[in-house]
Amino acid sequence: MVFRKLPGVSASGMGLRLSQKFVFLLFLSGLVTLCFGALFFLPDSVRLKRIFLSKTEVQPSTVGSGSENDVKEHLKRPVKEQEHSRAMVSAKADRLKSVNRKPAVTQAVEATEERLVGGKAQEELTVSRSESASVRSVDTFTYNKFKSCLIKNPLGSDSGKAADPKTNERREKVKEMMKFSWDNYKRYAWGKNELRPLTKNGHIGNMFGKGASIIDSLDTLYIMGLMDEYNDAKEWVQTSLDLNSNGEASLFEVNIRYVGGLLSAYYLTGEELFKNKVLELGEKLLPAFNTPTGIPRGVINLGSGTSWSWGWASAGSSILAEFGTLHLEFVHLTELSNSPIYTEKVMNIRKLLNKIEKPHGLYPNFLSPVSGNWVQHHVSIGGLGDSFYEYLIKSYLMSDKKDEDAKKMYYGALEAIEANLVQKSPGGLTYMAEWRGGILDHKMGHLACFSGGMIGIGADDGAPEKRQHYLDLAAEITHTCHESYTPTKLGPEAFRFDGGAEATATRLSDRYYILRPEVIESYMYMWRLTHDPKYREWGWEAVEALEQHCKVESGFSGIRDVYTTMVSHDNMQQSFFLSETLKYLYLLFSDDDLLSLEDWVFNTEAHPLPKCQGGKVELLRKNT
Ligand code: DMJ
Repeated sequence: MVFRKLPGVSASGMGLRLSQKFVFLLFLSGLVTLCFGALFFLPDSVRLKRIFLSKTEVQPSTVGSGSENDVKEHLKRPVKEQEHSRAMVSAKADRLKSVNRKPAVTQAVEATEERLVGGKAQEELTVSRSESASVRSVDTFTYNKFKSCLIKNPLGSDSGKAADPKTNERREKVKEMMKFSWDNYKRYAWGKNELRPLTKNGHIGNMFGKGASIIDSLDTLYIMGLMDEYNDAKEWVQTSLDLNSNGEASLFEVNIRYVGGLLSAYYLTGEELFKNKVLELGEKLLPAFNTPTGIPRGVINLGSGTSWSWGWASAGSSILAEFGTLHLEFVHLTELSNSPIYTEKVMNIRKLLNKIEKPHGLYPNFLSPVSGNWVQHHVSIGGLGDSFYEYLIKSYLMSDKKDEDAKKMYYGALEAIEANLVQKSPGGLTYMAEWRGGILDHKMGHLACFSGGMIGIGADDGAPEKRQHYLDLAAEITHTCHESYTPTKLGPEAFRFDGGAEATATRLSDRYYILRPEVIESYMYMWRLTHDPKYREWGWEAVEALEQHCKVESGFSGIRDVYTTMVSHDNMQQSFFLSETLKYLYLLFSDDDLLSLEDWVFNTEAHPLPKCQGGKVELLRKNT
């Protein structure tokens, strides 16, 4: 049989010409693209959309940073779009959010929560978020929801006034010290960072534009009921806090003092002003994370967004205590902004620290933000390392004990510290030495004295057989730090345990005291944990010493040598004196329900941050 060629039809295939085939294919691929694109415009609940898009639109988080533009784009994205990436940022990030605050939580709620935080991943999460309007509203923070989640009134009953008159008198004394410090700051240094009480002027320093003492004092004034002073501070934030100032600012200092101070002020008062300011500020800190590893650099210009490493840090490295002291505040920035980016940034830091090899399980103080490797092997629980460890246990506690990674890292680090750094002096004092590539330096800094309180608050969640041991260790360290407070009853910047020294500064250059809080901070925690009256007595000794040696005509000042009662003042009233030293003293002489440890953790500048995180509470409410 002979086939005749039909006109316009080729002898091959379907009988189409090559050009016709091309046009047909083009049309077909256009149609497919159109249909796929249309999926994006379908409502979330359409099944087809879930099948096709649930996994592909998520950008998994990686160790690394992304460009500045990525950051801006991310912040611009509406919350609904960000839900997917929030879910991927993960189980871990979601675990940080608080649940189970009130006893009435049912099994069913726990099961729902399990689904949110568990490893069932993206698809299931997408289904549960899209199918239930009530679940979708979970992430929205409202102040009232937050308040209703607190177990205790933040100010306690009767503003935390202690029952016995002697303690109450002591508390009043501390309040008077705060008023005196504040009034002099206001009179001579208003709007500057700190007061110079001898020369009666202000000090700027390189932390931030201005007003550090104001932001650092907001919560202290508020809990002490110094309302006129608090209102002046609030008005300054309203009218004069300038977040666009060009100039060097420490990411760490801005975070612990300004972000921490504004967050606490917001959570305590519910004033939207503080929330708006802190969110504006949080956004300005993000460019510091634009490094190859996502480990932020130490210094940032808030006006231009450029960032760089401290000139003194070896080989352009970042400092453990700086990039490791962002977690608490950044989780709250996510909570209030509903943007996952802040939590992503700090989870990325944690991920890197988890992955990297650690000498003897220890975390050295310097890390390269470029290579992600340790730069040298110096380990310290004092300066350069300190608050990194503090933020591990506090992240766990702040998450209402859901952040298992933080817990694991904290107890792992503590084990390594005990094995390598904790020492007993010939005189029987327990201390934490410093470690330089395996060689011990038998010195402890005043800064390291916060660790008594830290080990104390973490004692209860350690392995059952270790709990009493941790509480004993906390008490021993606090005792050692108290021993260093002599003969002025104030302590030196660093003290040693070699050459016959027992908690004594052997170098002239270590003898100064700059109104630091760490020893008093440990007294406060140990008091709350044990109610051993000695901690209140030790705190009172410090009050008397501050009055005797540090009080001058126009404020409080640090001193140059704690070993002589003929004191020489350094002319500086540090902002942490108002934020930490006086707050911890006030809490020491108050009832435990003033800023109860059941509800609050204190950031490293003593700004209280709540364990309650509103969105999840709403989930609980809707399901019970
Ligand atoms: C404070 O700014 C903070 O406590 C920080 O963690 C360490 N140094 C000072 C107080 O000494």
